Amino acid sequence: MFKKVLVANRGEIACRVIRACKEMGIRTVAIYSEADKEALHVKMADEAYLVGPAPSAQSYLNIDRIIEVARESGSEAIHPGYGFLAENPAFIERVEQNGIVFIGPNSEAVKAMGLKVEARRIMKSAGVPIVPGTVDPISSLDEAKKVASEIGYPVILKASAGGGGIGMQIARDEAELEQAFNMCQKRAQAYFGDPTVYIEKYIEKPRHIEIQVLADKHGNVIHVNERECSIQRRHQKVIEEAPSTVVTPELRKRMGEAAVAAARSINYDNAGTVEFIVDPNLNFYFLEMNTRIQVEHPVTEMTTGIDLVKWQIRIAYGEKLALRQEDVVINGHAIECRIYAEDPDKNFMPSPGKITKLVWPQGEGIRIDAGVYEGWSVTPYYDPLLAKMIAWGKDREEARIRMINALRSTVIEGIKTNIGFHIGALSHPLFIEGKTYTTFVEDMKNYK
Ligand code: MV4
Repeated sequence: MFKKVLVANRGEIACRVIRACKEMGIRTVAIYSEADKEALHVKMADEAYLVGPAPSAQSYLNIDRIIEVARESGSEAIHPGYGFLAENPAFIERVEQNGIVFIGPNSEAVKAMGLKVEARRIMKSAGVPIVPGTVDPISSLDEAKKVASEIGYPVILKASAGGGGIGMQIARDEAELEQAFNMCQKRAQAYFGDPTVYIEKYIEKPRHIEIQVLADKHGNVIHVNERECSIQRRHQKVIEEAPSTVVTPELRKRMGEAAVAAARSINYDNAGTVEFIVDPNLNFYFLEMNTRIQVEHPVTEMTTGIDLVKWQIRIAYGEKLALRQEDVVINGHAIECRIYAEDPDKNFMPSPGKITKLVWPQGEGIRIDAGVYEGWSVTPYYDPLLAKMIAWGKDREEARIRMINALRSTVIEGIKTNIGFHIGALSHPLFIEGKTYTTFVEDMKNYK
């Protein structure tokens, strides 16, 4: 096994990866920016290196410096976490050119899934269902009109270089299409430097359900069930759970097989996630593939007993997947709440500051993946995710009650958080009934 791994990230995910390494007897190397000198991941790692000033572009995205630290420290592999450089094919290539192992997929697979219209074409050829629409970029308004009238309104325009919801535009009729097309193209250029857009049929009241996959470098691919991630605000997930209340064993098998086919079609290796959009009639369609470990991976771990981060490391080292599909068994239910430093009274804007008091909950089935500690100051430079609280129960109701109790007994002072939102959401009849659509946050406000 690797003797030393560099963790090219910060916050809770860096801490999570360091924990996996420690459990495997691997020495850990942290990197940090000037704003993160006292951060938890720096304290947890065996060694830590300054990589640059606070802005990510000069620190956590500073490829030259990160490679230099890996070489200087004698790290044999780099775990990128999520975000930052995790899905950057140029970074993966640089890592490999320096004789270092990237703990993640091969760069070709990442490249293939980075352009969303290209990903749709690949999935269509692989027999994975995609939302009706184009597998070629749309280059003019006339073409957009033609395609939209063929698939029927409403339609959604998306940036090919985008993903995660940024720049998307809905058009409910031909009159709305012109503005939507221009806006989408403009945003695609502004945000991603690539004006390429494509069109899909707009699915009303969808759920976002994703399948976790694990693939080794020897051709073995399995899926590790679904996560329901429909509860989001501004395209940012806030509550996730596994299993989904609407996925039957038969649907799980079909979605799982589609996800495995998706991974196989691009020679995927390591942990990955195939995102599907699921309509109210439970038709499912490929949306995107995330070629990284995801924030919400703990709900899969808690319901299967499979440590996904340890498998990432073993797979990168070249080990064969010792798990067969029939070894993946669901045990109980898990719910994750993302605890953000956000001010609910200011439209959930980030709320940095010093954490003057911090008491995490305890109890059967409760897991906290935190990136902060009492006395530390949350800075405005990075994602405001403080921690993830995960509750496991023998069934959904037990997990829900445990989560509400855990949220209620958490003490965070000095900064504002979204804990109150979570308590409201988990206590809401729509959540209790499992009516978790992507419109949940709105539905909750409009209830009765
Ligand atoms: C969609 C959709 C409806 N139909 N695609 C948002 C996140 C990204 N991964 C995919 N997203 C969506 N894709 C089709 N064909 C609805 C969403 C969606 C959404 C879209 C616009 C504004 C807010 C949204 C909130 C949740 C989901």
